[in-house]
Amino acid sequence: MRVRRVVLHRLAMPLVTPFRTSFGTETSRDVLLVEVEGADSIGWGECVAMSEPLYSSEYVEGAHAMIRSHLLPRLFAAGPDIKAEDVGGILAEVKGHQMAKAAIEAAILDGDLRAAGLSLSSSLGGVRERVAAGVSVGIATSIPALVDAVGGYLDDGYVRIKLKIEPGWDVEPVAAVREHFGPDLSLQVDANAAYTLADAAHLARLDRFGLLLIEQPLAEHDLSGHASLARRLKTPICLDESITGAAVAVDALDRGACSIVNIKAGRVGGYIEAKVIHDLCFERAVPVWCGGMLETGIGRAANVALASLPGFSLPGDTSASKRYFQRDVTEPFELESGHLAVPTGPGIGVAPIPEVLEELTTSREEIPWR
Ligand code: OSB
Ligand code: MG
Repeated sequence: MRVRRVVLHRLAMPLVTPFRTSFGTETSRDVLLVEVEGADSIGWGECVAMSEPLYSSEYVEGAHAMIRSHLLPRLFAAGPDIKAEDVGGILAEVKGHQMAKAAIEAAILDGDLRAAGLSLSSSLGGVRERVAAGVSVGIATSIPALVDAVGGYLDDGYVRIKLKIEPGWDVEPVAAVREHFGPDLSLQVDANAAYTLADAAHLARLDRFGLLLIEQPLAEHDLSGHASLARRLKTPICLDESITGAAVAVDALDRGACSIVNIKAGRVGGYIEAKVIHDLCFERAVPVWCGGMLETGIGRAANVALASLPGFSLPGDTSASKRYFQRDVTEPFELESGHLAVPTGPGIGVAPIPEVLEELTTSREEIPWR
């Protein structure tokens, strides 16, 4: 697209319920939306960085500064006619900062596709009109409270439950949920890197619950530890934090560090890299699923499009808007018998509702193309 101006929007969006993981508790999302204004279209991208650098090294204030001071100037230097496929190459000399890069690429991709009248799902090679929705359930204050929360989500229609775990909140809550809801419940757990290889025997106690997978039990950079752990567990290992790009995905699979991959576009630098990872996993018959980062409707729309690709054979953390927010910034995504509809309009198919955007906005920075 021929870019004229970039607007960086910051929004404050309280979560309907605090979300506790092994790395911290989120009560409100500090959202950064990138709006790219072109001659023929406008594109939107969401930066998925959290307010603090606890999931990964990125955080929203840092991503905002990164976009303003290091990424946009490189795009400006490359000229106003920018295609989404070129963004990765232009920004490659900047090390890391995948979430910041992904937000810009997503906005330009959306703008390109809107100008072309093509949906993101069809441009990525999507094959589904709706995607199965799972839900990620935070660490609760008690086991009865957890069972209650899970029951509520099952009543909503979610087809898969993911329990957040950490040392001291693992075997007992998993046992209680399995016991209460029975063997047919699709159940998985996510440790967000809270364990070490010394916990292998303890984690093997989860094997008897027939979990779909255990997500990121060990540290981000510990591929060899995950490979050792995989040999000691029956439960398949899925990596999230570790998979920061296609090269790491290949390495992790070659080394037996995981047998399932969680794909999050923000973590890997964008939807184009996410598709590369999908394709290489599909080729190897490795199941993938779409992770989430508590996105607004902007990021959610793009995730749902990604999850419509053929290799996404497991339900994603692609939950309905109301699981997160009382009011989403776009038209809300709603559950229809456990699924979300894949948007069919041009680009991501949704946009912020102007009045809602204004109400949620905490700051707005206009950056003319120069
Ligand atoms: O590890 O998958 C994760 C949320 C924020 C950061 C990391 C993770 C998560 C989730 C929730 O599990 C996914 C979602 O519902 O968006
Ligand atoms: Mg995870």
